Amino acid sequence: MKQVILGTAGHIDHGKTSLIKALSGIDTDRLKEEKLRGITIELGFAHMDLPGGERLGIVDVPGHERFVKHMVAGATGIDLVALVIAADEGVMPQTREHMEICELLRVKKGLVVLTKTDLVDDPDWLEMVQEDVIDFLKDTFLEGSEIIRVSAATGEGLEELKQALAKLVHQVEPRSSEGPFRLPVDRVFSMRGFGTVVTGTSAAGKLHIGDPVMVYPKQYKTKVRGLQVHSEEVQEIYAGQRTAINLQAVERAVIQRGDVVATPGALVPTRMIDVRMELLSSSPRPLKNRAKIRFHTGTAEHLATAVLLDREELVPGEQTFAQVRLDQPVTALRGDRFVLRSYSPVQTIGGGTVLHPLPRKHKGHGKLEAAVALDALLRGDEDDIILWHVLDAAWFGLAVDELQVRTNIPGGHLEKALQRFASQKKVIFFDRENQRFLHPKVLENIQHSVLETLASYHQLYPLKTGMPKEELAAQLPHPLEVKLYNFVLRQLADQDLIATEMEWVRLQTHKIDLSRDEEGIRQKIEQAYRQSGLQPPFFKDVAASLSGTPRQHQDVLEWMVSLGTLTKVKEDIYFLTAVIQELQQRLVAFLKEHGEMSTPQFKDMTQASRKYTIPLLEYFDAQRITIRIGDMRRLRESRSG
Ligand SMILES: Nc1nc2c(ncn2[C@@H]2O[C@H](COP(=O)(O)OP(=O)(O)OP(=O)(O)O)[C@@H](O)[C@H]2O)c(=O)[nH]1
Ligand SMILES: [Mg+2]
Repeated sequence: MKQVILGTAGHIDHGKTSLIKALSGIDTDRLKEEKLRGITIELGFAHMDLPGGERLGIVDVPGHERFVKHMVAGATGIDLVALVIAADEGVMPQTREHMEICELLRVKKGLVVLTKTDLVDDPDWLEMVQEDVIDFLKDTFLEGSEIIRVSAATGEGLEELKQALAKLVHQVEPRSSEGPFRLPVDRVFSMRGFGTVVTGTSAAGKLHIGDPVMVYPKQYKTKVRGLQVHSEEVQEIYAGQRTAINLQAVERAVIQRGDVVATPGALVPTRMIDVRMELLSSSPRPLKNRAKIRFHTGTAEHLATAVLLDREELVPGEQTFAQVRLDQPVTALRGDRFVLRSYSPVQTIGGGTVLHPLPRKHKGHGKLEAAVALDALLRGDEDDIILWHVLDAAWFGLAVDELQVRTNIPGGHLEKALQRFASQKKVIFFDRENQRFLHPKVLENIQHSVLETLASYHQLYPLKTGMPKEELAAQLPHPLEVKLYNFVLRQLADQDLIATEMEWVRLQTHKIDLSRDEEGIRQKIEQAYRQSGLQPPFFKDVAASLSGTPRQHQDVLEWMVSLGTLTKVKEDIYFLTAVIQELQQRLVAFLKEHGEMSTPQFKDMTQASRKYTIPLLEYFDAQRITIRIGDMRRLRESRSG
């Protein structure tokens, strides 16, 4: 059955609550204080069946100017509005303000109820008021809507109103129940034997009894214990229904109006939102950059600062891009409408659309750039918006769920689009297991950084064969996730632009050319180690006899090690690799014949002092040639066979 929500709107005392009671039989003013003062304070809820059989959910709002914030919360999620205007008073301040709020929230359809007609005897007066109202509706979404004359006191016009509502209900487009569930909470109470119940109009998705949900922005995880639509128990609810959700094991005190109940992971609390913002032409003064404002989204109201991105002030009647910086975390999705009210005096001054719920902070020159970039989000189609966010994620890359939170496009659509983009190379998947991807421009940019970093490293250390992988990663302008880093290195290696070995990386073009001086140093070093065989000098002693600078000595030494000419056995102790290899052969032969070897036996074999034999034995252990058992060495298992 189609479910449509009607909201009231209009000036205080114009007869909204009486009208709803006359229509539905339900008195929505439940509070003692409301009865006492004869005004509505809190939102009221009712429902009625229309002549066509459809059920209409009703949200009755207060008209008092002090409770406009409740009205904004109530108007969130309504499909139709009944703008109630008392025939004896005509258009009044909150008639205007409520209309502006409905326009800002993009309520699409509705009608006008000219009520209390029994109080007007003069037909000319009635005509005049009606003319006024027609004038007032010009250029609004209610222009040309039906204006129905009603008296809640006598019942006159009620049937006509019901027929008109039934007609309108058919024109309401059903909401999509695709994607994650989301419901801005407008009421919380606890019921004996049930626990905590929240109510609201579900904005999107479906929800079933037993489903896990999360209460945002505090992120309490809980479960759906029971569901009601218009006081009837149901198993499942859909987008656009007036719903009461009984939550499992949550204290009433931890939830409040403004919170959002949603599918876990569907939202991310944020203190910054990039928006398209408009200032009403009725706003008394321009909105200054960094002005304090009241930001209403869903059923929440928060203090915030409006950072204008491309101007110092927003003139009434104009629009701009802005970053809303909130005093408290909220949740919002792309496309959500919001209302702005001035800090003091409190008054509705504007509103707009959420473009990016998780932006970075825009400052300085970045503000203008951000405004230009946001224009693409405002005008782009779904494909543009997806690719925009993939690019915006830059070196972090994205996964589908993160993209869903940013774009408010259901996961199924996203997955299809991403497959198409992947085959067109418009997105690059770098982590298949976690389905993470990035923009090809970003990949190019990372590759460029890697090549540049390597080039400057080679210039700085011309004799080093390559750059340690970790050092390369650390010197990139932004940190990279390990999987992405390895992906980039693999790609560059596949393109023959770099060569990688276990722990280091170099440009494919990097060759080591020794200068004449360095070649002289190299020869001297090699000679020194060749002559000394198994009893080499400390390198510092070799270096003392060399020409050139200590830095050159060290570079040439490291280069010889990386080439494999020399082998480092311990700090400052190097051997000619050929000497070590010859010794290793003798050692292995001995162990094969005798099974084990003691340290003195090794000393005999090498004819060297303990200064060398102990490091050498430890070196062969570390190389997994030998294994130490007590004071003896044996061949490692894998080698003995
Ligand atoms: N004679 C007459 N009185 C009406 C009619 N409708 C409402 N009233 C009276 O007008 C007063 C205000 O009516 P409400 O329905 O409370 O007005 P409201 O718009 O809900 O007021 P708020 O919610 O406080 O903004 C009450 O005393 C009603 O009895 C009507 O059609 N005819
Ligand atoms: Mg009322």
